[in-house]
Amino acid sequence: MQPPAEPFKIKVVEPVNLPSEERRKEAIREAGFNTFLLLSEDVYIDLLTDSGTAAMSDNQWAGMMIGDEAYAGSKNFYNLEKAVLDVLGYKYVVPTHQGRGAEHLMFQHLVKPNQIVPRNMYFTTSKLHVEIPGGKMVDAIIDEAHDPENLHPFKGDMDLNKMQKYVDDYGVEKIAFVSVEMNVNMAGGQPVSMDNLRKLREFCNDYKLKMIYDATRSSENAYFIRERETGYEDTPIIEILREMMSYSDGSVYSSKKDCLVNIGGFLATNDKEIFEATRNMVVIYEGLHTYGGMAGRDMEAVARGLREGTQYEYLKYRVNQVRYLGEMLMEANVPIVKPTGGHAIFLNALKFLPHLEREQWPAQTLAGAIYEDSAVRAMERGAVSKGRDKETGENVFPALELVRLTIPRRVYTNTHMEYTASSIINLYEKRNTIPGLKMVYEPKYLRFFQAKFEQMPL
Ligand code: PM9
Repeated sequence: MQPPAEPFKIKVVEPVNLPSEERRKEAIREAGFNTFLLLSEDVYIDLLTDSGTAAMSDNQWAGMMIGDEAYAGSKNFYNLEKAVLDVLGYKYVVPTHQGRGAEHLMFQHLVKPNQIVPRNMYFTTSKLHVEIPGGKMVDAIIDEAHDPENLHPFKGDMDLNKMQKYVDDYGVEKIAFVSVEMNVNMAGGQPVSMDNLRKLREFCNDYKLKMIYDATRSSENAYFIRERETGYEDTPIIEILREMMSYSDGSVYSSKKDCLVNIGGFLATNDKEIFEATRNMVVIYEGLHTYGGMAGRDMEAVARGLREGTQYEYLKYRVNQVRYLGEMLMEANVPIVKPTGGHAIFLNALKFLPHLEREQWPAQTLAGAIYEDSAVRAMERGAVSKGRDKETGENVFPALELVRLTIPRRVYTNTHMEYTASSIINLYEKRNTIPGLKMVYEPKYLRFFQAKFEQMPL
């Protein structure tokens, strides 16, 4: 495919440095083969995450200058509230410092000990915030999502048969709520269809279950609905978003992704009871309910970014830049999750490094090897991220053992994508020479952020 043309021009640039081969070798060892522990100045192209890494627009920067830093009643909060109502259709908003702040409030309010939360796969921070109040996240995504080769257009869909089984096996009172993630991150950035959301709403109505979204990447999900679902070909993104949200009882949202900002989050709902409970909790953990841990200027940037991030031409370029990288890799037969998702390309580490055992952490190994080859920073999304079973304490080895090449929004050029592809293709050709790792330090919570590894003999 042709590289997608950018619907913007560049006004400010930031120099980046390509460290020498010797420094790269040293840096990844100093970081214990954990790309989270690399210094950013040792990274040439940073594809660790799309979270908080976007380039803001001139309109957003202008908004930062009208930050109202009043402790209470900042006008930027009301601009945010209005943007959430216009774009997502929720009238109540509780601001938080970032997405996990919103998860903390929402899940602590909704989850009681020994309850389960079915979800389309899992996300690391979301799973932990269900576990902290004593709950357990259980998987209800369609089987196709666990198969990297399957080309299902909506691999983020929930499986209603699995949902029925959870109701039958546990009883409805044991289900705290139903959690639905948009553009499922751990499945490869795979969207949920409108049809599935509609059917799930009917199911939840039958059992009087609340349906709460992780709407973090909902604008990118809406783009896929427009691209792939019959009847939405000409529907404005904002209308698709409002219909999606209309089936929910509320959402948690990390603004650091589709809102094109560097920090921020919120939860939003039309349910007065959820709103009142979480608005009261926000003052304990985040800050007053009209700033929730964000500066006024940051709320203004979120408000403007939420609207900007729904522009069709922007989303088309965004999704196609990810696709461009994916197609270059597929042409060279590099194993990736298909179809390509919204925010990242996911390498299938089990197929890339078939000579390694699961206990040698193939995805962690591959992320380290990519850095050493080219100073491109990627992220492990496999067994290290999944962690241990809450009850048995054993490592869990998920079907997907992936390395995520996450594309920050509006930051890198298509030439950067070409550089990345050529490094990975080069590495794929010499994949048999890559030794595995052993974990030598494991923190208790969210171990992928801080764990350390050493190389094992080949
Ligand atoms: N996602 C990501 O890189 C950032 C940190 S975790 C490695 O993908 C979802 C679907 C997310 C997410 C963060 C959060 C938490 C919630 N849900 O990072 O706290 O992808 O703003 O959001 C990351 P915050």
